[in-house]
Amino acid sequence: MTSFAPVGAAPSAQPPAEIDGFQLLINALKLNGIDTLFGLPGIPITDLTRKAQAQGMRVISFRHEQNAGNAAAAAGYLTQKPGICLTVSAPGFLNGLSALANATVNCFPMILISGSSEREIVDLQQGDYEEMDQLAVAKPLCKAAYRVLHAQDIGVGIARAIRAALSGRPGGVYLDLPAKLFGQTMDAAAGQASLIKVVDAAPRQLPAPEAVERALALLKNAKRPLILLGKGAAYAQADADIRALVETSGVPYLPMSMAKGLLPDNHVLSASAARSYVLAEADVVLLVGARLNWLLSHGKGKTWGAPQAKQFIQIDISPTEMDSNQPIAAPLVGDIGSCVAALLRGMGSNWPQPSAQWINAVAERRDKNQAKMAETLAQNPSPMNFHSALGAIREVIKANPSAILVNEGANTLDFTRSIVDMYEPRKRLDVGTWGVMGIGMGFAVAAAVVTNKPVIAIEGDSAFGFSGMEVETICRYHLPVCIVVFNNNGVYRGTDVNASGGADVAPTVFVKGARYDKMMEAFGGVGVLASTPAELSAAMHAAIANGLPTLINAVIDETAGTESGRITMLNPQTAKKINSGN
Ligand code: ADP
Ligand code: TZD
Repeated sequence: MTSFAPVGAAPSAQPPAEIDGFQLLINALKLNGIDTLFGLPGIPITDLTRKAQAQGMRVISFRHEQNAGNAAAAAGYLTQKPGICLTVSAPGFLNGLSALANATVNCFPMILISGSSEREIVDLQQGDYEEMDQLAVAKPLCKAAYRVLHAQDIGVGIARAIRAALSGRPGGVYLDLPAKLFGQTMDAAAGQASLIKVVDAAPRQLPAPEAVERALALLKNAKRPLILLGKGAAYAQADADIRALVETSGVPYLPMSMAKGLLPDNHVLSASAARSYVLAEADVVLLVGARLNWLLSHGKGKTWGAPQAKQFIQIDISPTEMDSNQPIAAPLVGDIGSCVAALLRGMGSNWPQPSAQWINAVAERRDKNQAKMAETLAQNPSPMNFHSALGAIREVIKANPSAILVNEGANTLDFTRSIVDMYEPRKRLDVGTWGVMGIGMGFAVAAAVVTNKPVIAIEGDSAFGFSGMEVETICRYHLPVCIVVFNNNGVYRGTDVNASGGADVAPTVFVKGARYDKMMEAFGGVGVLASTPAELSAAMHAAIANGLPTLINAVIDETAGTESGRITMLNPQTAKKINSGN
């Protein structure tokens, strides 16, 4: 009968006669290999966090649920196991919900588990403590949402949540657990028997043979083929086959930001530095785990050259992704691992290589642009600007290729993405599909916790502010996170003026010369003020070597950068000007 003892509990001669909801939940998670919880305690989940920790789970407690949720999402992306975020009811749930929605949009598997108030009171709207119909609120914002009312259904609830998060297109799942559930008890043996160990949570989905043939025929006839790798390709962990696909086909490739490093950015077939050229000129584009959304100008417009000259092959696990923006001539529906393996089998060893003319044209553009960039990076202006700071950071990453880079901001994001090369898969985490600010510290904590690798977070000063209080969390858990705040005194830049001439500063301007490094010192970490690339580089190397929580306040020229970075055309005012030709 000892097999019914709660997992992790001290062995005893007699199994406990009863088991409660808290314990069933912990057992169900452990049974499915989940060993870490990200969250923020309070009624009704405080005891859950305590008991989970007492039974050997890692419980990472945050200062705000949004950051715990972002951590869960990043953990899910990095590990292919759903990241778990635990919150209290109504306000805590809502704080976590934005991260759940963001995870869903990014196709990251996570489960938001929130305690909730009693159904009887909530449904009659009688005014319970933190009353809210959380299930109804969560439903439209995630991939699936479930509620468990009875202890004997906890096993099913967890199994369904895991399957929904991982299978097909991954995403966020909400699990609603009313407070009363945790205290419910049932017979321990029956309770343990009710738990489910999920078998094959993300089943492979093999592409149809005719779909593979169609894709290969199109690729074979291409004159100017291009492979576009997205974060779905990075998530899939089919790294060796994806590299083989690029190298066997000999096709130039372009990584989307989080696919950087899937092949090293200095790979001979990388077309990153010739992005505009290849997007406009390619005649056949093979999308691998990348959507033709706004980040790719919806596959149309000036970026993509003449529309009739373009044909798409798309590998995606979601059949309805096809034709969402442009006609997809050769849809390849299935999991990336299986689809890429099928393409490789079909290609064999004598696959015709793209013309030298195409390869040389891409290389020529790339080399020219890289030379231009090298010149810019070699300059050492005072004050330091984005380029000179990133020139230093680029070398730090090159020397530490397995470090994880977290990146958010506007100019800080755009310049880091294009200047800092990545060398290994899944080492770059950023604002993703929504371009959302606030992922920084949650992602950084998760990256450190689940990989034990050094983490470097390159943060705009505005972006950092969204999750900055988590420097305490980073210090509390002694995480090897080095934060670099690009401090240019405001959102985008620090030079806006109040047009009314009034006393308030402009809406985009912050306190000038703020010392973010002191925030880290307040909690026992290392704070550094860096005004030159050399100081920045030295501080980063030290942080990586000693593994101490570090915040480097990198003083950046406040006139550097542009409004909204590269997406300034999405500002209504600018769009109007562009459209009217002024
Ligand atoms: P990016 O922003 O890097 O261009 P997107 O998030 O737009 O990437 O696209 C990721 C795509 O990858 C989604 O359409 C998703 O359905 C798909 N995807 C995620 N995981 C897999 C997988 N294992 N197999 C196939 N497709 C996947
Ligand atoms: N709020 C949220 C949640 N996401 C957003 N993307 C924004 C607001 C709008 N926004 C951007 O798109 S970038 C950005 C904001 C506020 C910050 C840019 O300033 P920064 O970076 O200091 O972080 P740079 O490098 O100085 O441009």
